[in-house]
Amino acid sequence: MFPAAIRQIALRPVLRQRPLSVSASQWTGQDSLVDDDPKVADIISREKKRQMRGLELIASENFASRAVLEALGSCLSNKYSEGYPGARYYGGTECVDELELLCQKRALDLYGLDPEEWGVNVQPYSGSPANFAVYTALLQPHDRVMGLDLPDGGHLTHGFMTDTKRISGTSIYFESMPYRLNPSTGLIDYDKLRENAALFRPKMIIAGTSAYSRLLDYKAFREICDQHNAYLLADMAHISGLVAAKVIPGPFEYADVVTTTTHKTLRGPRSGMIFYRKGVKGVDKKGKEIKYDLQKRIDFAVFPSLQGGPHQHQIAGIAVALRQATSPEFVAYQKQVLANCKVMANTLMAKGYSLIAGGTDNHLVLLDLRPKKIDGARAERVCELCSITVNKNTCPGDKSALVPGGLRLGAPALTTRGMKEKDFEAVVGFIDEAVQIAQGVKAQTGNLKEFKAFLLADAGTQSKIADLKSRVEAFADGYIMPGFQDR
Ligand code: DSN
Repeated sequence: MFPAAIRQIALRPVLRQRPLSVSASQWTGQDSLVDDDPKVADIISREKKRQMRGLELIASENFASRAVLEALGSCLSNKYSEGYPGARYYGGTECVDELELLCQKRALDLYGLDPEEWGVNVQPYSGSPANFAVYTALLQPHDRVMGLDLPDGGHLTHGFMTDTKRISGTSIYFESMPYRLNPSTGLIDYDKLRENAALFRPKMIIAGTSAYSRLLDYKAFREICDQHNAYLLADMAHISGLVAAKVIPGPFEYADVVTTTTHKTLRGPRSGMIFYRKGVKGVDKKGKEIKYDLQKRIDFAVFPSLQGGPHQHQIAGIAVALRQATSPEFVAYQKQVLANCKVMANTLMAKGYSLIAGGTDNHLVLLDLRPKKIDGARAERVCELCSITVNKNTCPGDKSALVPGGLRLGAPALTTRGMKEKDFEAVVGFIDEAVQIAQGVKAQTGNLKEFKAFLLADAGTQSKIADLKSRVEAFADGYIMPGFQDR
């Protein structure tokens, strides 16, 4: 917070030296969004209402603070600054140079990283570009990578391909072999990974997840990488807020490179970061120091290889979020995320639901609806009509991502709204009601298209949905909405 006197100066409008000369027909760009473009303003206003009146359970989403949103909507969006602080290809970068250096410093400080040993690139536009920049920096085309398979909770960018098609660019430009969960435990099968790595000899293993509710054994990943002289890339996008608050273990002790998005548990703007080791890596046989060469390669991959001008408004938003993440309130928030998620898991199981991996150690649960004879697509649609936002998700063994067996449920966004354990018990009650509606409709319909049409046409179902929706919205209305000044 600024002291009052400084605050006044900071908020004082820029003084005009002479009157503006504006002809009646001149475009000034001074109209508000609602005056300038009522159509877009209306869409944003409706989205704002949707976010406020519903229950947001998408595990990768969160509600950024007003300060982060202000940074995102600032004049920094106007500025080009290709290059890095002190070495740009554009003039006028003195402010954004300072900003980017501040952001880098805050990123290293937040994760307790010594700037002699770690560096960070804060320019990736988001998580997927961050991952692709790491591959571009450290791999040659057709080098081999291993990542957790998408249907088992991995991310597209970790090398996803189907039996017949290479889907992710990572599998198009590199050779990818997945590792998977042990189907009987729902946990990552490290033994199988070790066995397959011995055959595949990867150049890089990716330790990261998108829908996995347990902690990763980074030490095991490191050991397997060391057997093959492979890089260990940890993609901590989902858990970076939990790691920052030190409520779960982070990857920095073991990884060579760590990527993250900044808008999930970290609660910043949509963006990405890449942390890389630097300094001394070890000594060779003659006792001579070997240094990491990651910084140059990663910075070069981000710009100029893959990206153009960094989005300095995003970098400002990251910097704001990183400062917020050092506060005791942020640590308390992350502890509450874990507590709420545990309650969500336990309440679901008490109601007879199955969870992949049998529970949770982090911010999400993966609900396996297959034993309930319903699928994630149908359950997601009913939830959506009742103002509960979730995403359908594959469970191990699923073949279709469009009609998968599960739902992914995350605690970060509702915890940001101030919900506690008791509230999550109520939230699970609402989800259970929605699933029951879906089960009832499924029993009376055929394919997914018929199911969706029936939901909108059948009067009895409509009234059940309307009733649940109104109770959900009344419930959600009782909680704060960070980031929004008006409700
Ligand atoms: N698509 C994000 C998620 O929902 O997990 C990851 O990038």
